[in-house]
Amino acid sequence: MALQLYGFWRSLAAYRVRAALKLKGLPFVEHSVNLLAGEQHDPAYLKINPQGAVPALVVDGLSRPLFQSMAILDYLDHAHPTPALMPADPVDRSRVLALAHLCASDGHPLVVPRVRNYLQNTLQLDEATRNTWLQHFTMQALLAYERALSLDPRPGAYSHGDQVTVADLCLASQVVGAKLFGCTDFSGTPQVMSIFNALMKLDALQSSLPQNQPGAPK
Ligand SMILES: N[C@@H](CCC(=O)N[C@@H](CS)C(=O)NCC(=O)O)C(=O)O
Repeated sequence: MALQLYGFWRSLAAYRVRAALKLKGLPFVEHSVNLLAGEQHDPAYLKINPQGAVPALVVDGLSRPLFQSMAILDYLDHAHPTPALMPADPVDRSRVLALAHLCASDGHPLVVPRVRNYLQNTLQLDEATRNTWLQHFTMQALLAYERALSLDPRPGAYSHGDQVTVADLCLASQVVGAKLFGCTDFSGTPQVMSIFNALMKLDALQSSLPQNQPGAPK
C-alpha cells in the first residue's frame, strides 16, 4: 500500500513532509486531520500520533506510524536516498540542520494551534494581539535565517547550493506561515525570499502549498 500521510491543508509541518514525498517521487495518500475542529485530540488519532499533531506517516511494514516532521524527513532520506535532502559532509549537514531547526524547532512551535488556542482561550488575548505574536515570532525566525545566510553564504539557488535540502523545506514552511499570518514586509529578508521564490518554481513545493490542498478555502 502507498505511504499514508496524516496532515491538514494549513499545517506547516505537514507541508514539509508533503513536499519531500513529492520531491522524492513517492506516491502517498493524505488523510486530513482537521486541526480547526480539534480532530488531533481524538483518541483514535492519538494512537497514530501520541503528540496530537500532524504530520504522521504510516509506512507499510513498520510497527508504528512515524511522527515529528524532522524525524519523518530523516527517515525518508535514509529509506529513499535520491534525491538527497541532506548533504553528506558533517559540517555541511550541521549547517543545513541549524538552518532547518531555526524554523522547525524555534520559530514554528510558537505559532501552532495549541499555542494560538492558549493565547485566545486562557490568556484571553484579542485577535489583533494574537496576530502580533504570530507575526513577531515568525519574522524573528526568518530574520535569524537571513543573518545566518549572510554570515555563511553559499553559491546557488537554495539555502545550501543547488540541491534542495531540509533547510529549504523548513524555510519554505516558515515563509508560508508568515504569509498565512498576514506578514507583508519582507524587505529585511531578501536572501530568504530569493530562495523561497526559487523553491516555488518547483512543482513539488508549489503543489504542496496550503492553498492547493483539498479543504483549503477558495
Ligand atoms: N515539531 C512538530 C510540530 C507538529 C505540530 O505542532 N503540528 C501542528 C500543525 S503545523 C499541529 O498539528 N498542531 C496541533 C495543535 O497544536 O493542536 C513537527 O515538526 O512535526
